[in-house]
Amino acid sequence: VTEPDAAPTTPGSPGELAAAIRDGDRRALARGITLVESRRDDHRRQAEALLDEVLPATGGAARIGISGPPGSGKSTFIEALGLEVVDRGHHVAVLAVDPSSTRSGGSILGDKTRMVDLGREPRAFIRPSPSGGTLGGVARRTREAMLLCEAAGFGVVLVETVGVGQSEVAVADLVDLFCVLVSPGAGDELQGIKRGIMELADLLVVNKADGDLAAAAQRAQADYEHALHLMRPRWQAAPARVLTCSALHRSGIDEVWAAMTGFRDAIVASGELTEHRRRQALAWLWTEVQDGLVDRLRADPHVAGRLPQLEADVAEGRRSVASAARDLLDQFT
Ligand SMILES: Nc1nc2c(ncn2[C@@H]2O[C@H](COP(=O)(O)OP(=O)(O)OP(=O)(O)O)[C@@H](O)[C@H]2O)c(=O)[nH]1
Ligand SMILES: [Mg+2]
Repeated sequence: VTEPDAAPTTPGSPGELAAAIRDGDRRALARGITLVESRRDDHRRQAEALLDEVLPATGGAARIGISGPPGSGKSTFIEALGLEVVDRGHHVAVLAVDPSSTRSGGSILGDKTRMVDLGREPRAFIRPSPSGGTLGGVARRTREAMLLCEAAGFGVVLVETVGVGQSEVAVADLVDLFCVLVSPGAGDELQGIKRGIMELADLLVVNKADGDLAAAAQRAQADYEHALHLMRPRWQAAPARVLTCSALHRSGIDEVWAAMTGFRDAIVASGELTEHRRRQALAWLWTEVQDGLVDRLRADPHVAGRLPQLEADVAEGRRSVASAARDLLDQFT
């Protein structure tokens, strides 16, 4: 794969755009991502053609999800990790899944400006997520952006999400390795992260292990290790681990990266990564089919005609949900 650079081109067709992206043209990559983010019907078709074109060049990246409660230091950590990865000669892309439209600042990587050092790196690419839309829509845009980044030669893709709600699950479904970042807190810290999210974690990183918080970070590490011990392992070849670091002082980040690469090597060797990616691809297929079916169903004139009455009947309790749903589906088929 070629190295990304900033060679300017103005490709027109999806094929030309794909070629430019595979050449590592940054502007083409940005345009490709804008295309996959668009909800316009003609853009969707172009995006699909583009994705088909780049597909052979995808799949090579280490896909890493990073989540954690607000304020745990995700942005600071991603910058530190990104710099570590870049230092080792890799190209890193940073993407985000942010379904909430209400966040102040508009988007999760809107604080991109704070990743000043990483933003300056020619080997790094930071793409803020357009906020808003359904979680499914946002996850799809991110997944497709990830594929384009891979085609452009980024060997590491970091996907950030806020540590609230369902977005962690969506990100865990996109990536190879799911990393949860926490900060050492009082004794109630373990409650700060939901059990369901703990279960998704391949790597738990206790951040802010510096200054006054260093001792608390050690205790939190032990607590999390204990908690993880009680959970079902996600992978045969790689048990979940708990590490500490200071993103602010950029210490312990090399160990985190070593754990990430060690984890990946193990699941590549065991064949689990291949199996995992196959399952993800099939899950995505069915997600898209489901979403597409619902869209087509709603757009169908027979369905659209029946919908107001059926919805009213269900809402008022005049009709059971089951028979109303069947009625709608029968309009369609
Ligand atoms: N002491 C210490 N503070 C840190 C560390 N990492 C981040 N912080 C501080 O914690 C605060 C939150 O950091 P962010 O990186 O913005 O955290 P975030 O998880 O991205 O926050 P949201 O985007 O709001 O969810 C900032 O004041 C950081 O300076 C660390 O390693 N040590
Ligand atoms: Mg942040």
